[in-house]
Amino acid sequence: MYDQNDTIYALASGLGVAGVAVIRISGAECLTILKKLTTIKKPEPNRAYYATLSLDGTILDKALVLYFHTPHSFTGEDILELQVHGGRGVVQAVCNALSSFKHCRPAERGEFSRRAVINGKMDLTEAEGLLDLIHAETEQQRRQAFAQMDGNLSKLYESWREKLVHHLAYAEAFIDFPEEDIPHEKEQEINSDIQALIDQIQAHLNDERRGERLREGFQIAILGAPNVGKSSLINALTHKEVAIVSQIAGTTRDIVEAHLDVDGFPVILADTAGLRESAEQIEAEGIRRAVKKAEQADLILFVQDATLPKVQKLPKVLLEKRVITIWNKKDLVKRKKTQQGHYISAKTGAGVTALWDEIKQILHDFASNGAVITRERYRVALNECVASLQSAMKAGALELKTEDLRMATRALGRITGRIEVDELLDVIFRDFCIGK
Ligand SMILES: Nc1nc2c(ncn2[C@@H]2O[C@H](COP(=O)(O)OP(=O)(O)OP(=O)(O)O)[C@@H](O)[C@H]2O)c(=O)[nH]1
Ligand SMILES: [Mg+2]
Repeated sequence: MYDQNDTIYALASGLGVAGVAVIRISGAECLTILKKLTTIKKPEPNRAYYATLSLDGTILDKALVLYFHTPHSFTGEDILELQVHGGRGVVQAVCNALSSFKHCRPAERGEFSRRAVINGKMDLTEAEGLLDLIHAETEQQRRQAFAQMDGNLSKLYESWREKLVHHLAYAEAFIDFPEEDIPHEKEQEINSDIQALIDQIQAHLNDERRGERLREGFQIAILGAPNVGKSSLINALTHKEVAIVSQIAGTTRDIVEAHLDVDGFPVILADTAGLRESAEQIEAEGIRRAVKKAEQADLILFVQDATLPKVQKLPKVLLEKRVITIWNKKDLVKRKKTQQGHYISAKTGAGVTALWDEIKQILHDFASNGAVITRERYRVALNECVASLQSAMKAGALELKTEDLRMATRALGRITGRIEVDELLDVIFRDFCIGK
């Protein structure tokens, strides 16, 4: 394990040729480093200095230098930011110079954020929001990540946890002083609070995985019998030759995916092998994958051939899914629109815009303004919390109820990374006169 007392440094901007590169240094050695590399002796925090960086008589670069004084920095430690010229040679020279200082080493992955969490600058959900923000590729992903980094989940989970800590502290106090009975109204108040919390968390959990979907991409699978025009449709929807189109039934075997940014939503559109009974081994494997893909999808575009009298049925496992039925090859049929769904021609492009409009509507309905669960980790902990709260509702003895409340509190604490022991004591001493 690496030493947490070390001063760490890293290139904070991207690697490669650029106008400016930012090298960030965090830890107790910052001032020593600054004094050695520049002529600045007493830096004023949060001020930009233009300085020549040199070590042992060798000039490294001219840089913009910023100093942040502990605890008012990203990590909570002293921080130096060197904005140097963005060439590899410059960055290398400055990093080499930094490595020559005692107790100073390159940072590990995520170590700056880790220190920020340890020093209470942000909690785990905010750190994860920051990570998502760095990886956000579309506008909606950016919004969600920013809100999380800004503390929307943190505030929600902390408000729940604080409520539990409060009741827990109260219950513990009565266990410690068994000669006093917990007042009946107080017990009722605790129970109704717990029930309200169960309802709130369950409503929060019941979100169709919106947050996770937005992080990972909204999955749309194109499904249907062979030759109905699925590959033609993916090409029409993306305006690209993504998949091979041919009049031979069974052309597509593997899944062909296209990644799109649709109104700021990340969308993964998948073309699949045509579904049919009599398929040889390789095609049969393709069909198995097609159905699996559709099972995982958030939306299925079920394509039918409008020229054929026979209507295809969706496989049973997919009956619960969100489906848009599409009647393709409408350029070949004269008869009036009778079936529910979209009549389109993947070949001429007729009806494709209207189809996109419906898909976009679904995406926008799916987007949520509130705080949403963005990681499986939160979902697991929230489910554990609900289970413990439900158990607390049923518990007869105060000791058992207390234990359940403790478990529930811990489950929430695991999400944000906050542990309750000290706080519990704080609440006890603040809200109760134990020494009476
Ligand atoms: N006239 C007309 N022909 C179409 C249309 N869409 C697709 N086709 C034709 O139908 C044939 C099959 O199209 P594909 O897109 O390869 O069909 P598929 O559903 O991907 O077929 P498999 O991959 O075999 O499952 C090709 O000859 C296409 O040119 C359409 O809207 N109108
Ligand atoms: Mg195909």
